[in-house]
Amino acid sequence: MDSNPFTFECHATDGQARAGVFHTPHGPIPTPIFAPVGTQATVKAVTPAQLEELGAHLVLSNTYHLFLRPGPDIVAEMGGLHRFMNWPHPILTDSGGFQVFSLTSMRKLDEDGVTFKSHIDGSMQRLTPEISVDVQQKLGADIIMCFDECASPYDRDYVERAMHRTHRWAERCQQAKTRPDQALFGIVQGGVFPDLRQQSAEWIAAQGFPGHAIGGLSVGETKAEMNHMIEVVNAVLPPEKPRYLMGVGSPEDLIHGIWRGVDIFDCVLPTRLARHHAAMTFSGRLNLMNAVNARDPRPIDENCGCYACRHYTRAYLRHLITAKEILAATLISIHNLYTLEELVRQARQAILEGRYQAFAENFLANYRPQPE
Ligand code: PRF
Ligand code: ZN
Repeated sequence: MDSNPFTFECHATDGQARAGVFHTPHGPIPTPIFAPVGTQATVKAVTPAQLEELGAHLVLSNTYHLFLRPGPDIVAEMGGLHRFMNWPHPILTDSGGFQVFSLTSMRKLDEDGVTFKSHIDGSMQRLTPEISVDVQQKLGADIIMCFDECASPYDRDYVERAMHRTHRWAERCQQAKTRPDQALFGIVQGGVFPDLRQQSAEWIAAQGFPGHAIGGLSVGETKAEMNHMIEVVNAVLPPEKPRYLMGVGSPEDLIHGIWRGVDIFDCVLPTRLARHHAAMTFSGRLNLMNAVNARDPRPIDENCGCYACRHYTRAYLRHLITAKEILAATLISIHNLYTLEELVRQARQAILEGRYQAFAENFLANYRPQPE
């Protein structure tokens, strides 16, 4: 095998924005890219064939969930995550740390790792940097993540301690990794504090990871703070490696992140909103349950080329929702995911043509964001 299957080619830059390709053993990922989330080895309500059709290139899955159920050994026995879930294209797995903190009611953190109560059956479980890497190696994703600690963003003492622990854990993850066909990304933490963010980015950048992630954002800080932290971190991270902003995915966040040099995003937002009947469009959100849709013959978005918009009316979708038919979740998920894929595709084209700023300004002028 090629000694390094992971190369990042930059095709164009426009200000801080970049258009490139990240090569992986399961194929190329054009960047900027949005990754749909398949927490439990499935993007909820959407088949892999539908994901291919709507233009997805990279799917994210979660170590935390697959570690608890069905367990990494079963996934490995079934030929690894790509074959298990029938997604033959690139996969990224998150390391589990963030989910332990967001999903468990009981957990105990020490220098070695974290002990927690499973949200599924209440059993006591343990994750450490070594266990997380071992699980991610059994799952076999193309991109795997360091086991980190994401602190709530405003408590400086806690953020600083969590940042240093994240650095020590990153070294341990690097040492635990043995598979050459997976890329381990380091994660920058540091809350909303520019000096900590800079320190963390410098430390992580010095470790020689093939890619870098920005963690600890979109966890309660303002959008202005988030965008400032992205600027501070990306001024330090080397431009020749991909940058991944974890768990961020509203349309305006993608526009601002790409503007500041982010290449990869993931978020449950498009699929979660879909299950709550909300459609994402280039002008803002639309709730399809609303009675005004009962006799509306238009598609969700007249400018959208997705399967749902090519074949179905708002009236039909509203009917499915009120009749509690599960096809509603599938069709709205397809539309929402297509919308974000289309957004990053247009952003990429704008960067290649040197007109990203005009593209971003035009997008934001037409888009009504949700109140913060
Ligand atoms: N760390 C990890 N996964 C994450 C985050 C993080 O900080 C976030 C924060 N937005 C989402 N997912 N490992
Ligand atoms: Zn659509």
